[in-house]
Amino acid sequence: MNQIYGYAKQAYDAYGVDTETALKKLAEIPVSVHCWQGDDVIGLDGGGSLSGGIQTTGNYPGRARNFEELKADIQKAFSLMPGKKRLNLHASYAILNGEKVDRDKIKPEHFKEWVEFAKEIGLHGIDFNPTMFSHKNVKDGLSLSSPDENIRKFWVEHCKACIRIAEYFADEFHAPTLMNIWIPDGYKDVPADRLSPRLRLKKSLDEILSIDYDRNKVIIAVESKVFGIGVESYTVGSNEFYQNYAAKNGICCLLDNGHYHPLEYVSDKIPALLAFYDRVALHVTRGVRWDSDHVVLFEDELKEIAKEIIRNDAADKVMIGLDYFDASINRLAAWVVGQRNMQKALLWALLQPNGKLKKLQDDGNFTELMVLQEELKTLPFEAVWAEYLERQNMPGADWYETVKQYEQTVLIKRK
Ligand code: RNT
Ligand code: ZN
Repeated sequence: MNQIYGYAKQAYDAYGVDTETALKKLAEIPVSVHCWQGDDVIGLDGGGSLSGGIQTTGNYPGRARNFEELKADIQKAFSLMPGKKRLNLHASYAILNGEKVDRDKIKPEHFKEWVEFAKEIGLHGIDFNPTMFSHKNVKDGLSLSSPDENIRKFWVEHCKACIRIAEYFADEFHAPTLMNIWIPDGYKDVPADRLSPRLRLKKSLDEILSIDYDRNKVIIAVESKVFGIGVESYTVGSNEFYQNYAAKNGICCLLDNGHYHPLEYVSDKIPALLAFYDRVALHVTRGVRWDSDHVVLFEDELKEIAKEIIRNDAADKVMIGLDYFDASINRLAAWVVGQRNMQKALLWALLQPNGKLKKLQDDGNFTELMVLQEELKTLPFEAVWAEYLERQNMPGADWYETVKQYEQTVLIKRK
């Protein structure tokens, strides 16, 4: 045990917090790391350029252009991320090896190489997402809510195929897989009919859920949104729509903290949903003025999200996933910064005397509550974080050196 950690341990102990327990718990909380930071959400199935109202901006050299490059980047970036990791894949990352297979026909075998890779690098599971953007069958910006029956059916079939693939991942890793449904559907300008698209989406979801699948293996979630670029006036899959759908059909809600009005907080929504749901899924991101998916920083709202998970004893109920994509900086650095910050925030939350704080609130002792919360902010957190990294066999603050070297030897050559 290094000296600085010993001192930090005492400092936290004075507030009734055991740093050893915190370190042990942190190492057990899985974080699902998205594959799409590595290639600017382009995918491997040749679906087409990024669409659906999301955008990756920037032109930093080194984007992964194929499966091999993406795997190499993931391996390198993940080697700098502490803690338990899962891989979050999109259907557009199917490995087709030249076969002509459209998204309604993809099968577990198209993800076999991903499973092998994930096992090889010691990941704890794979989560999955149907890809209903960047494809010719998103007609007039609509997928599952399309008035064109052929289009709507195509995407229903795609989602059903994705459930089978998610089941395969669950079997391979002996742990449940999250399958998250997000669609870009909406209108740029004032619609004439706000109900019918939602009824069509409802029908599509009913059809998808009608297949026989093991609900212990596949956790299906629906991800709502406020608006997208070019889809500013109306979003079919809104928050109210999905929350009601999920509640009535026993599925899960996924909260992406870039998908609400700027003064709505996901940290506050987590406990609201925990009152009703067994599970809540997250896309942790950082929106700057809009759903810009900037790299996750170690900021107040991130800490608040982590606190809601930890102090409600919900680490096994809240499925933490990351969702950001920045192409204007080194992509591996972006990946690592965001994942490390998620881990830091969880550690921060684990180092709060949560029982004590709750009691002060219940006793109406708001002065002491404020005093204590402020004192906690300046405890020697860094020393505990450094100790965690050491125990995880991870480089400390100098991790970026590894990325810089990789940039020089590998990324810069991708032209
Ligand atoms: C889009 C959603 C969605 C995507 C990823 C790629 O606004 O957040 O989750 O970012 O699935
Ligand atoms: Zn998201």
